[in-house]
Amino acid sequence: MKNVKAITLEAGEILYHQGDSTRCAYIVASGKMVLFHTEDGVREDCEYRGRGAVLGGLSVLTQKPRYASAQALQKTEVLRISADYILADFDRASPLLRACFETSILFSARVKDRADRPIGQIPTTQTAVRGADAIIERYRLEIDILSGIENGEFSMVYQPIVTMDTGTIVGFEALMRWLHPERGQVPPDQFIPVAEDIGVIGKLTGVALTHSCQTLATLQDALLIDYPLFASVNISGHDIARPGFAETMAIILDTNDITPEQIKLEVTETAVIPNNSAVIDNLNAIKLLGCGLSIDDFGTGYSNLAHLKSLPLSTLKIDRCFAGDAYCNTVSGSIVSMLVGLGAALDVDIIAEGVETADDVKALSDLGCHLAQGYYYHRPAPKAELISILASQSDVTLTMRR
Ligand code: G
Ligand code: G
Ligand code: MN
Repeated sequence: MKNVKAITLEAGEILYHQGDSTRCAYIVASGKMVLFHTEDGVREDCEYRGRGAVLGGLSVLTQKPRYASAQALQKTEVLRISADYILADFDRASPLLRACFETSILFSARVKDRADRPIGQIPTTQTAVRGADAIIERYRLEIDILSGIENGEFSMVYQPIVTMDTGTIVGFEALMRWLHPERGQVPPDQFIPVAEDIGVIGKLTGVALTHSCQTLATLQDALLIDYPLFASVNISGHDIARPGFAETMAIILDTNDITPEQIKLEVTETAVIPNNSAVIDNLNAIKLLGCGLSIDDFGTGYSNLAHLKSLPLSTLKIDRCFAGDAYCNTVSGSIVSMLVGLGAALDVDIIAEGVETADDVKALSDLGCHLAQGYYYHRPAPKAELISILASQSDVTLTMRR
């Protein structure tokens, strides 16, 4: 069956009969129809439907036979729309909207069947709405994220970023962890998108920035390192698009006595597309403040090189899908080498992500990378462990002051 088909009816012509299939619905394009119901051979007209009205929608949604027939009262044109076409749209609707709709549809269909039911018997909704488990889980997750923020369940781990020749730690990427009392560890890929949807990502970004600044401050004080480490903090496109984000960040830096140069904001390519004035204002303010801007997973988005030129960039991070197989895949090798060249042209640092083996190190060094991050060097670690790692690298005695 075609998805859409035009049908012209003469006056008096019947479009479908009660009890017909459920494989399509119709929209009236012109003319006038009447819906009628036949019981014990007696016809009862129920409703007129003119241009723009839908016929047979209920039977498509409930997948039950039609309870009325439709007849043209004059020359009428209808467009027949296949059930698959309608249901595909329905599947794209938000889960809760779908659930509301399905429940109401099933309810109204049952009300129509009420006559068949013995008096006094209350039916149970016979089936859960489609995707009920996912819907329930999704809304539970929202509740848990909100209480998790209240209860301080979000924390940070830090993965060192090193120079490839000596392994010296020059900074670290801050990565968020969520330990929920019952769920256990929940990965960021699961909670970040939901936090974005419900508008609380700013609070999580606040946690990430505050913890990272405090960690930098502790390291500076405790290790008396004579070069400034940087913290690369992942932020969301929603942060960059929120008016006043840069100002809030400046306050967090100031409160913790951290110079802006020590913070790199790690964003994806799509997050910095200047599609509204807040993005542009924030990028300008970040540049003015002096924070670094690092593009995460570089090469996996839709890199707009013309736009890249205009950004106040300090770093490109080569995604691990290239860095991780550059030693054995000549295409990945070429991409890495191209990105190294691009880094030099833009005068920004290049960091190879996901370095796991000595083969990776050799290949990436040969291709001109100087900075790297990955399990080969260090896994993401809590603050205390990061301090020990740095302490073991440093000749300076560890004197904790904060
Ligand atoms: O640490 P892990 O590999 O599970 O991180 C998975 C993804 O989650 C990464 O792509 C990372 O960018 C993102 N992520 C981790 N921590 C944060 C955070 O604090 N804020 C945001 N916005 N994203 C994060
Ligand atoms: O997308 P983003 O770059 O923010 O993701 C960083 C994530 O990559 C971190 O959560 C970290 O756990 C993970 N990661 C760090 N080093 C390695 C590595 O060497 N191999 C793999 N597979 N993942 C890594
Ligand atoms: Mn990152």
